[in-house]
Amino acid sequence: MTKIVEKGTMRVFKSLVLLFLVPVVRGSMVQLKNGGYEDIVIAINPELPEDHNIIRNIKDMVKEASTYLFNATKQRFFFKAVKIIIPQHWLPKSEYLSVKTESYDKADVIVANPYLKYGDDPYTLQYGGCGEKGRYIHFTPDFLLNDTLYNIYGSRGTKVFVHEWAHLRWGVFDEYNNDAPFYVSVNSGKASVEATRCSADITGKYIVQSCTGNNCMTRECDYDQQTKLYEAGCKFVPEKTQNAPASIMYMQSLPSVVEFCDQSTHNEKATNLQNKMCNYHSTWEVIMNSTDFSNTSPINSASPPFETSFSLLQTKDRAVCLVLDVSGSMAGYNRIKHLYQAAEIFLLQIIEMGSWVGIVTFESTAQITSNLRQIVSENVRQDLIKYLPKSAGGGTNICAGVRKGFEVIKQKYSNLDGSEIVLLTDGEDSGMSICLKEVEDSGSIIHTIALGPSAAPELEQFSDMTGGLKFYATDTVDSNGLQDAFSGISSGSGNISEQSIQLESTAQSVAVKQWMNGTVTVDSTVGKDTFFVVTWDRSTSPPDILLRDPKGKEYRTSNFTVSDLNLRTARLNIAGTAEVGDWLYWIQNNHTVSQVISMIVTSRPASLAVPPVTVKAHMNKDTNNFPNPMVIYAEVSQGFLPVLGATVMATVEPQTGSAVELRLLDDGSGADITKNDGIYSKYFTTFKGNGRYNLKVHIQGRNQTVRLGRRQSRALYVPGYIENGEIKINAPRPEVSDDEIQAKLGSFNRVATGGSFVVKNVPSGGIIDVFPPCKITDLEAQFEEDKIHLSWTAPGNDLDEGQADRYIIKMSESLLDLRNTFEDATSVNTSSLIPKPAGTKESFQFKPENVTIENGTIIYFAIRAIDNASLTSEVSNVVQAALFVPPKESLPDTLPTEVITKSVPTQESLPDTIPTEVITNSVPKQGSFLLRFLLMLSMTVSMFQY
Ligand SMILES: [Ca+2]
Ligand SMILES: [Ca+2]
Repeated sequence: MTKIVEKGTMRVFKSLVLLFLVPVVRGSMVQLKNGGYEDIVIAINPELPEDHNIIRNIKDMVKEASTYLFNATKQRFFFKAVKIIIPQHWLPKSEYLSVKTESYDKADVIVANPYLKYGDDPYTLQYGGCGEKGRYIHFTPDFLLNDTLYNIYGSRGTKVFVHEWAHLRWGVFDEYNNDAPFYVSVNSGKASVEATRCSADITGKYIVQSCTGNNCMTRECDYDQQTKLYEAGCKFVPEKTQNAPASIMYMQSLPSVVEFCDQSTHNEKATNLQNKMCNYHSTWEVIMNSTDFSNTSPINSASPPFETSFSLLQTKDRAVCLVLDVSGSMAGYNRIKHLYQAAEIFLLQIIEMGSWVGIVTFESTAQITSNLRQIVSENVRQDLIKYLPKSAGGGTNICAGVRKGFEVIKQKYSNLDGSEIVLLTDGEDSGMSICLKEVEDSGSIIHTIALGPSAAPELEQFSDMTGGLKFYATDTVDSNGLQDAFSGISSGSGNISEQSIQLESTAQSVAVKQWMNGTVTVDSTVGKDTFFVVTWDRSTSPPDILLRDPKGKEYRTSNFTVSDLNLRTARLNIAGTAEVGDWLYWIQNNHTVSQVISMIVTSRPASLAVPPVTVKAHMNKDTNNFPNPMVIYAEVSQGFLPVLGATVMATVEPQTGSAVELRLLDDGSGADITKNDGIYSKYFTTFKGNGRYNLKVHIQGRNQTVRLGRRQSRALYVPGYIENGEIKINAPRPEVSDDEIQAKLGSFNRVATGGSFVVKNVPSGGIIDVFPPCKITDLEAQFEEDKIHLSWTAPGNDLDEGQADRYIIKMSESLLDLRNTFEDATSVNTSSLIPKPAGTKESFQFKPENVTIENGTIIYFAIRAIDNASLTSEVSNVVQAALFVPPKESLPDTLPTEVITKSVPTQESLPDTIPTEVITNSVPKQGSFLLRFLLMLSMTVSMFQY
């Protein structure tokens, strides 16, 4: 028996280790050397007014955190060196250095205002699996400046920063859960309702508060008649003074908390995301499995060996040089013409006003075709496109091109720090390696665009070394690859109000006299500087275009501009702000043969006051070894709020073979770890061979369905403390009403490129089935009469695609037995259960046999799916069914009540009434069940509701 347990544990950890081997390198450039984290980038949003207290408090926070982190990780890690990015409009100081390859978009920590006064909860944007790095930590300026928030989150440095850093760096999750705050536990045969927490040793009381104006009453919580858990609004209020040292991922603000929960203090029964995501392992076990941990050893010292050092970097004007390949191969496949069309879009529509741009072309040698010019007017843009190349010939010398690009940047700046090179090539160049070091040390960011199947395989190294973007475009005309690549190169400064946003990019082959019709929605968050661009690939005269705005105003071919330099693009710039609503277009191919016609629409934010809806798309890694699956993510947001209910379609285009279309979902099943967080996800497994792939997403939001949501992975908003027997409740968290949120968002269209990735080791010839069904992560249980009702989302044959063959369901009185030795647990007869297609809701009812059900009985369930190749999914989340009769004596009128006033903070923005927080344990109707048994669900958390 013991042996089997060990084997099970090994298996679980093997899969954890596999995750850790996956490099998620996008963005962060943090390095770990001898336990010290270096090159951490903290960026101040360019919208924020100059305030040096922000810088001072960031420094204090990180210095303090360094010591706390050092102790919490048992003398292993500390913060050694931090770079702070200062907005361009803050007054220059001699101590400020130039930004090099760092940028706001790639920062580990950002300081920015919340949108819609949403509140000051620090959080980490985290949507990978257990052990995967997060995207960034967001602090509001209020959080950094307002000391009264200490009571709520604990001190910034010693507590909050380390909590968020653990999310970001080691991919651990919260150990509290606002959506499933309670669960049933049985100790020595006695059942009780417990707060979701780690460790379970943290003591406190269950308190509900109601307020009229500033007068608030508190009393102990009653049980909810239906759920048999504590009533809605009930909070676990901890004792301020206590002995429990863990955990930082639960309530970091408690003075006694100095550790992460480890194997001995971990509470695997708590209904939290850490348990669900990390297979009921403790946060410290996950940290111990990280490469950070295996690459370091404990430091023999009582405090960090170095105090944190800081460098201040200031952003400057954007300077970009296009470095374009005009070698002989660029003459094939119409590449040079496509390059012209795409680069023209960049110069006329994408590059931000005030930026500096130069143009270099290269073949065996490199030439400057345009010196660095500042975009101060439409005339400069029109002037620049004259210098785009129109003919091709000669060899390929990439290093010569890049060096010439550096020369152009130096026309304005004494060094290359923070400048950008857009390097496009279709060719191989064995000499690329000679300038690798030069590029790495340059301080310039290199964005690369690989065109066609023969582009140098080393090209991406330039991007990787310098933090640049990576794009790949095929020669397939109807994929708009090159236009999308150039459209994706907007500034990384965080200055979103200046940026170009792509609303549409679509193309199709249109037969003679046939039509290409469509609709593009212009929403209220964009509309300035709007361009409708029609391109075609054969005729030298435009097709017949009719475009109708939402008010019925019509634009025809004659309203579009066709430049003498480029006879295959017609462009319409809408004066002022484009009408909000649906723009309809009809385009007829009037050429003598069929040709590919495309429609590309770009715009800019309508006003400084309202952030636009934006999309960021990417894969979970840049390089993949078959047969590992990949995950596609699209993050749809407005300001910092997630946009829910959008239709998100991803197109993955391989180097050879046809593109694959996938719908990404935000439903909390399969690859999507959290429902309704605005992160839409899907596994990608249909590999069509080795080489480069490119990712593009189309997003459509429709009035009726789309709305804003709230962020996850926040530091716990502490409800209050019990100090010397006295209950001190904090002011409730400021909430935004759903009405306010929903009123702001109408229909919209977006297109975003997710850049390129490389796949290796795909066998040639037919591929046998290597992908099992994905792990089921949303198993729920309901008690109906004397039966158990289980429900979950169906996985597929290959992860979340297709259809599984059968299910295995097991039950046990031990949660960890199901995790460790699933096969040995009692089987549930599933012979009547036939899996539905992936993504469908499954429902299964059965009567548990040989189980005596009495008060305090807890049964756990878990499920696995098997495909027709006998490949088995991982064990699902473990769900708890508990029978619990609440004690009779807990009637509210027998309890002392007391009147207190809010202790913190007296903000005018706070609502007068406390928010109604609904416990959403989705517990079934109890029906006529006489004993009022409670069915308590362990992991039926709706992670997004309140
Ligand atoms: Ca999601
Ligand atoms: Ca399969």
